[in-house]
Formats: sequence, structure tokens, C-alpha cells
Amino acid sequence: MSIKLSTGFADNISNKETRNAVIKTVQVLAEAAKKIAYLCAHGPLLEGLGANTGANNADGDDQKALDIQSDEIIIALLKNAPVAYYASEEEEGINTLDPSAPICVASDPLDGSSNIDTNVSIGTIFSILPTMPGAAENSFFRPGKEQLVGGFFVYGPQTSLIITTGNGVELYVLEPKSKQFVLAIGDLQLATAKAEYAINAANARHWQPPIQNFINDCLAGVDGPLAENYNMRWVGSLVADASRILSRGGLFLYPADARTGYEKGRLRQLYEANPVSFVIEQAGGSATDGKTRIMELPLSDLHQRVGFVFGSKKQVEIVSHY
Ligand code: AFP
Repeated sequence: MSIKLSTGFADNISNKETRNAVIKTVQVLAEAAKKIAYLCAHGPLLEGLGANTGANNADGDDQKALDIQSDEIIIALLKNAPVAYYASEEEEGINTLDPSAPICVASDPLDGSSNIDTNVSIGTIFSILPTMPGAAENSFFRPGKEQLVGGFFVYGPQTSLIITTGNGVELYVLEPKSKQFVLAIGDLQLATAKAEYAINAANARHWQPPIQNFINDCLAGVDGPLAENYNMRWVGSLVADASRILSRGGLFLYPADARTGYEKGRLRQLYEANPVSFVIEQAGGSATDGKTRIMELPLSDLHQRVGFVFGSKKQVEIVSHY
């Protein structure tokens, strides 16, 4: 077994068939993550992991070899899980697996692809939803508050899993000797305030004025309107920035901006913002599009983008006032 789930894991999911399907699917995703982590650990020893395949995903992003291989690993293993449909950043449409199964999975199989060759932490993000009657889209086109599970794996100094079923947040770490994910923290809590922000500052000229004003006030430090000195971090892998914020608080911003194609932000709602928001909220933080709670937002396209601001409650609220 690739993961030793905590006693009572997913007990808050009342329907027994759904709860068992969630448990089995998380075990399968842990197996997939171990295989992906194994590939990542080779880096340049495996020719071209980070190379562009010449293909693009549905959203026009360059597809790296590891993006494709990660997606293939996940879908191959999900065929052994009680999953009706699978949607992925790397696939245009929805994969039908077992339409009678009670749950569906959406995933960003390899988040942070541009960091593959730089040995910076990357990861796999996933969202599990109840299967809805009718067309496959019905199971994905809904607000994030209907998720059963939100979680992400981080392939970094540790290979970790941060996951919630709506009953708090757990951190598992892949134990190198046993090669099993074991529980490290049973109830991860996010600091309610932390003067540290993560944003790609190279895009400053494209931001909307409220974001520009907020960042300028952070830069003004203790003499400015926010009356404290802010630090900055930007990894460029959502899972790495989210993992840091969960461990020490802070704020992440990837706002919509004026660049073509970024009018609705860069991050995708279904398999990036929704699952990360579920984790952040369950850890006591907040997650918005700058104004509105992410998990309330409707969804009508698998690869729909959304502005994304999340982290410590205090800092997220300050941004919404701007
Ligand atoms: P890639 O998977 O294409 O590297 O994108 C990573 C990501 O989706 C997310 O993980 C980062 O927070 C964000 O994009 C970085 O975007 P910029 O490269 O525009 O800073």
C-alpha cells in the first residue's frame, strides 16, 4: 500500500460507497505520485523530461515530456479505481472510465513544468467530485464547494501529500525507507496573518490598479499604509508556493492582468484553484479571485482560468478591500 491513511480518513463522507471510492482513489493517486516522483528524481539522467514535446495543451501551454508521462501514469492507474470520469490539464476533453462509479477526478498531473529542468519543487494537483447523472460535463461544471477531496503532491526535498476531505488538512510524507506515505501532521493550520507575499513581479505593468496599489503598499513597508515590512517569495510552482504558505502563512497572488490570454488570470479553476482553495480554507485561510470566494464561482469550461489570491485570512481580506 502506497499510503497509510489516518484512522477515520474521510469519515465525514456519509455515503459508504462514496467514502470507500475516495479511499481507494487516494491510494491509487499515491501510487501514481510515487511513480512520478521517481521520474522527477532522475532529472537530466532521463533524457528530455523537461523538453518541450512540440505539442500544446488545451490552453496553449507547451507540453513537456513529463507532463504527458505524468498524465499517462495517472490515467493508467485510475482505470483500477472506482472513477467515472477523468479531466486533466493535459487533455482537451473528458476521459470516460467507469460511468457507474460514484466519483470523478480532475487533475493537473504536473504543475510547475517550467521548473522541471531547474530542480525546483513541482507537483500533482487533484480534485475529487461526486459523479452527477447525465453528461460527463455535469460532474465537473459546478462550484468548487461541491468537491469531496482537494489535494496536491509536492516533489521536492520531501515528496509530500497535502489533502482535505472537508474535515481539516493532513500532511503525509513519503517515507524514504518504506516508500510509503505516512501521516506527519494531522491538522495543518494556516497562520491567520503573515507579511509575506508571492507574485510574479515581472508582470507589474499588466496588473489592474488595485493590485498595483496593494503591492506598492507592501513595498512601502512599515512607513506605508500597511504599517509593516513585507517579505517576498515566488517559486513559480503553485504547489511549492501553497506548501510554503500552509507551513508559515503568507499570501499568493496570480491576478487577472492585461496580457492577452490572461484576462481571467493564468491558473485553472477546476484542477488548480478549486482543490488548492479547499485545502487553504480547511486550514483556516481564505481563497478568492481577488474579490469573490473561489469555491462559490460557477464553472462552465474544463480549462477555465481564474484570478487567484489565497493564504492567510488577514492578507486576503486586505487585498479584497483594495
Ligand atoms: P507551468 O506548469 O507551465 O510551469 O505553470 C506553473 C503555473 O501554472 C503555476 O504552478 C505557477 O504558480 C504559475 O504557473 C507560474 O506562472 P508564471 O510562469 O507566469 O510566473
